[in-house]
Amino acid sequence: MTTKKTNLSDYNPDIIPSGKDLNIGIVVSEWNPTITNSLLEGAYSTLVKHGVEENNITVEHVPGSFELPTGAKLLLKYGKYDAIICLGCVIQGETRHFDFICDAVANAIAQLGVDENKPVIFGVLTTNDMQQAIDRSGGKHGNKGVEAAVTALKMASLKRRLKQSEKNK
Ligand code: DLZ
Repeated sequence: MTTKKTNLSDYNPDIIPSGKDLNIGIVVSEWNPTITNSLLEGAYSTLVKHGVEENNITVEHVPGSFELPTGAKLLLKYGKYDAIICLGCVIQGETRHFDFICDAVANAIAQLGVDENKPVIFGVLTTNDMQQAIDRSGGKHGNKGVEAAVTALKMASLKRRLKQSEKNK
């Protein structure tokens, strides 16, 4: 759980790499849509603010957070992306569904990025209740979508830089 002091939208814009010429895919879960739409708004506007052209941002929806890794994998298979951002919101219920979904999605997203040598970003809120989700999707604790977009820009830039220095050797 994010600590109370952390604001997910706080970052230093001066040290964020430019998103010019980057292609970014965003996969969004349809569960808890008011929350995931706010995450999408935060991620999308942050990418554009840092130079990603709107034509170079692809947004695809999947039924639930459980489908985010497969959605991301399909985007990587059929498109050319520098990074994929996965956005979802899983809210604790009365069954163990929460634990299964959170564990499966977190592990699969991490594994996909490692396997594909591509940044695949975990922009998924996992909260005890709806209020915590509201607070972290543009509320008092910022917006996890903004944090996910900043992470995508940093990781895509890291890959570009390392690739370029390899070429220059
Ligand atoms: C089934 C389910 C439940 C109970 N809760 C959530 C949730 O809080 N957030 C979310 O993104 N998805 C949820 N889902 C749907 C699963 O992610 C998935 O879409 C279904 O189990 C079908 O595979």
